[in-house]
Amino acid sequence: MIHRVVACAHANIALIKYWGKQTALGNLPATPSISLALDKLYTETIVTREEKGVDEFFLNDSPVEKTTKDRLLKYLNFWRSESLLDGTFSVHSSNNFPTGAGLASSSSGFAALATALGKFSNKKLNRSELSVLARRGSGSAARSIPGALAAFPVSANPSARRLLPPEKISWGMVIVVVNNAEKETGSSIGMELSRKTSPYYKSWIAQAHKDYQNILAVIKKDDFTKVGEITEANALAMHACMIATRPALVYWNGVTVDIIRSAKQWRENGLEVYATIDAGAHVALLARLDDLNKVAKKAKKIEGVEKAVICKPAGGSRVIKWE
Ligand code: 2P0
Repeated sequence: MIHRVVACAHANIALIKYWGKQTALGNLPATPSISLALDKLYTETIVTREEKGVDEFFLNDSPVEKTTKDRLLKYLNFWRSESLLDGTFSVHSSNNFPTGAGLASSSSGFAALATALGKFSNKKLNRSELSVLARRGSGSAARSIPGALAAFPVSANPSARRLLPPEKISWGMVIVVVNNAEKETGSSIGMELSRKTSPYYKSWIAQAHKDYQNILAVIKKDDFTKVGEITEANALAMHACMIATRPALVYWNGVTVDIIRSAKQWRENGLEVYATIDAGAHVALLARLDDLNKVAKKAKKIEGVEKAVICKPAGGSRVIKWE
């Protein structure tokens, strides 16, 4: 019997965003999404079988707060209710990047956890099944199972699939971390608020479907300019929907706007870089691999920027060891 499993998954940042659910049950997305897994942002999770009769959860060595604990407990109960798992466990997770500030921590967190639990399971789970199970924890986590460039369609029970392996992707991202980014309304609550109250929600969903089809076509042609243009426009359309939500979901701060404006200026001066922003104030800048150093250097000079992390494409989730 397996006693302990260590698994790892990389966070992903979406080029085409997931914002909106068909139904909250099972995290069925209302928008199809495309993402890039990033080598410098990852979660490592150690799951140990315990005889205590209760599950325990730790994040970066501290017990998790109640909301996270309830969510994780529900997640393990789901695995047990599907007869995929039995027994009780302690889960120790560590992120090498800030948690809960719009930096994709739930994508790598639930992907690493699902990968570890999969190793404990009596059932042999393939990558697609694992992606579905990761999605039950957090929608974006489905995409960190295949990693690299992943597509996550809208369907009755979707999983994410890999479009290209990391070595075939000629671009990466600079994650621009801004000072004092506050923890904002979480994605699950935010998406539901947008669905219920944003006058632009329907238009956003329709646009996301178009952007998804269009980006698939230009990825095939390896047309970086078009990939970048669709990526930036898609993120801004999502934020328009968020900002129009009542009460408004304004995830940006002044520095976010400065970075978006700078990217436009750099582009006009010949450095091809495109901005994308999640449910937080930080910005991810998409650029060709050869340009990442230059982009990071420039980004660090913007006032209010804490750091700029150069990220290359990463692979999928994996079990590192077990005993
Ligand atoms: C994305 N986000 O595609 C978008 C962009 C946030 C903005 O996926 O409710 O934390 O757990 O399924 O996965 C964040 O969504 O939400 C997200 P749940 P999740 O990356």
